[in-house]
Amino acid sequence: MHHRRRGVAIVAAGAAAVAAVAVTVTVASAAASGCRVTYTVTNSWQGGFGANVDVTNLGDPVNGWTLAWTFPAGQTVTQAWNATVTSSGGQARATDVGYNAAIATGATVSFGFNGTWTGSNPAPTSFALNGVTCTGAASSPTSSSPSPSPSTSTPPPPAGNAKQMEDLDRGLISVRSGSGNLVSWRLLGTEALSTAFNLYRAGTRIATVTTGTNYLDAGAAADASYTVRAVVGGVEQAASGASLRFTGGGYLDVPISSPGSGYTANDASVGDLDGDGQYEIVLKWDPADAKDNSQSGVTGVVYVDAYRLNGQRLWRINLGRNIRAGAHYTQFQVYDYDGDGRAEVAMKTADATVDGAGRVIGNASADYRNSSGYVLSGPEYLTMFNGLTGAAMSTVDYVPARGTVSSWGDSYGNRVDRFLAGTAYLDGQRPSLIMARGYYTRSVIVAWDFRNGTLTRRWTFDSNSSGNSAYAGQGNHQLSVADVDADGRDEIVYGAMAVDDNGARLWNTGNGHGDAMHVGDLDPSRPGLEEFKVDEDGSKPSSWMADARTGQILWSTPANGDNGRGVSGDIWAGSAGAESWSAAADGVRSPKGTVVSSRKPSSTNFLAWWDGDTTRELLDGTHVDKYGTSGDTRLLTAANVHSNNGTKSTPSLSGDILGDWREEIIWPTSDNTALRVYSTPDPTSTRLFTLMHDPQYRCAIAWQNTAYNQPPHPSYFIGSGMATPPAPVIYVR
Ligand SMILES: [Ca+2]
Ligand SMILES: [Ca+2]
Ligand SMILES: [Ca+2]
Ligand SMILES: [Ca+2]
Repeated sequence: MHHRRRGVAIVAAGAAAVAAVAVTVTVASAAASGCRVTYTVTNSWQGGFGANVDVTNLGDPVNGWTLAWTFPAGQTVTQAWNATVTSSGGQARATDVGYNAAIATGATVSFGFNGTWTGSNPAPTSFALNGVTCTGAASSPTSSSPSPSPSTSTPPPPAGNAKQMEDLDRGLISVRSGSGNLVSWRLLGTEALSTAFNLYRAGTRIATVTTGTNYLDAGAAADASYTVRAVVGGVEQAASGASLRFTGGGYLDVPISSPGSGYTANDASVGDLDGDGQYEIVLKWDPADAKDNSQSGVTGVVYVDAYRLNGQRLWRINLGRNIRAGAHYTQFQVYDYDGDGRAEVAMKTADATVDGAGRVIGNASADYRNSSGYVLSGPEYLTMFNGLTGAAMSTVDYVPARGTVSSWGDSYGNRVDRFLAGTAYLDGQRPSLIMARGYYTRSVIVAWDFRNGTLTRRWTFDSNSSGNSAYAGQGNHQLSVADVDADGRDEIVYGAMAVDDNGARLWNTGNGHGDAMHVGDLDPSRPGLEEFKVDEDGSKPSSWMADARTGQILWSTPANGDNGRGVSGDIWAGSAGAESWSAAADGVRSPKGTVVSSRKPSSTNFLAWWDGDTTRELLDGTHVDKYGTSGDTRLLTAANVHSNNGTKSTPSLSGDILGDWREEIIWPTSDNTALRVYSTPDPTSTRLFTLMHDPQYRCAIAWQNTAYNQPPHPSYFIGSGMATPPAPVIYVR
């Protein structure tokens, strides 16, 4: 027998990390014979594993089949689907379940199972179909396999300090603007800021654009089609793909399919799941009975879908009965963690989660819900999913384990299940996954790398660790990721505290928990980044601004109860730098803390760069407004859409997703049959690199869906009187 081993992950015996295993072992031979078997370990956890088996019939048609094999280490099958599987003493037999009894010549049937192992979990090396040993065929066994092969090699980053970013296409869009079209596109972070662009309508050049990366094609037909070509050194480069027409005029509908009645499209994220340079959308669905952690009751199942912009659904993950529905449970991250040019999707999973390829993680029949609907027992996992197929590639035990429920602050299951997530460049070049638990009391932040098909733990910050006790109870309902000390590696700003890129404590204001925070260059007149945050503790300042490098408080507003809302951003050209305001403090403040306008904006929620100037607009509910000292001006009222997350009134996602640097806003339609993407109809003479090539901004898009969503901020100041933006130091995959 010739055995081809693909992607065999070596299991390192870490202190608590149980290794993720995504092993595909293909049994094949050049000799033509009756059958071929592809055996894939789809996930692995402490003492257990899941596997998928594809059986291809290379001989005469069969009607009724049994597949037999030997487990080299005596593994035991505990549960199977699409076959009846028995095992004893390492000898295993799978038989068809009727509907899949017939296998035509050349056809493949698949079944799966969960099993247990001790010591090691080597794959079987030989299978027999109806008593005939499967010796495979000369054809590639993986090319005909419906199961995805996990990416098994992670390319190293180039020398230097450039950060890995997405190899995005031009993002060319056409949005109806009056009686013409606003055509806009991305300036990539790898291009010169001075790049000229030739714009074509139906193959005819209509403009050369050197300011902005947009053009108002006055009087053009709504269905006009455009392409754009960069001009470099006087030489026209290749044409972009055809413009994506916003067929709704100001919006583009991405059709979505509800998993069931009562479901509401909730938060979304974007990533290039298939590696073609265009974003796909990953969407979380909430059942009608989703609950805040403080509320008891059984909830429906949470689903996570992936869609191309044309509405093609790539996959659906069913998180299963052991993941509760609510804003604090499922924080999903979409990012290309292994640098293969395609984004993965990571989230917390449990027994009975079904991946996008239909495979069960852990025990399909386990039910850990208590009589109040809480899930306070049973294993908890972290899974990295293939973004293109939704298949689980690596599953590990979630860190930290819940331990004693009451040790997190209450015994009924509220504070133990407070999760946050993010993505950060901890090594200076490549992204790591951040998964966190707890902020009211104990706070644990864990960094994971996904390389060579396997999740491995980089570091763990735990407020219970020696010297960290003051860091308990400092976290917010969200986090931010930024290189606050300008050493090229990201820190995690966790509410009132920050953790260094290596997992060590960095600083702590001691001001405690809060509901909103902003980290960016809020005061361009002083070096580095700042944080603006509001506090819940009525004995603490209601709001404050701090140096994000040191945590030094620059100014604060007096204690005034629970300050639930606060925003900082340059919304008004009448005062330099960001304006900061909040629910429980008076007025609008300058970066120095001085009240510069007594009139607060009509909302204290989200921000979006929407019109043609560089000050930012107010985003709240389903509308966009421009701040004015005597009143706000409505710029957009979105049609037949809903905002998300109850009183938080946030969009599914807002960020620079298409076109030029202005920010798109995605809301679900009122009937949840589409995600409606809005983009500005206003031209601008300002040219900026696509914000998605700014690493801090891109990471912010990844964490935006976390718990109480907050708007993204780039690493540099965008606003009135801004300096020429720096070119990002990046490489693309
Ligand atoms: Ca894509
Ligand atoms: Ca990837
Ligand atoms: Ca840093
Ligand atoms: Ca944009």
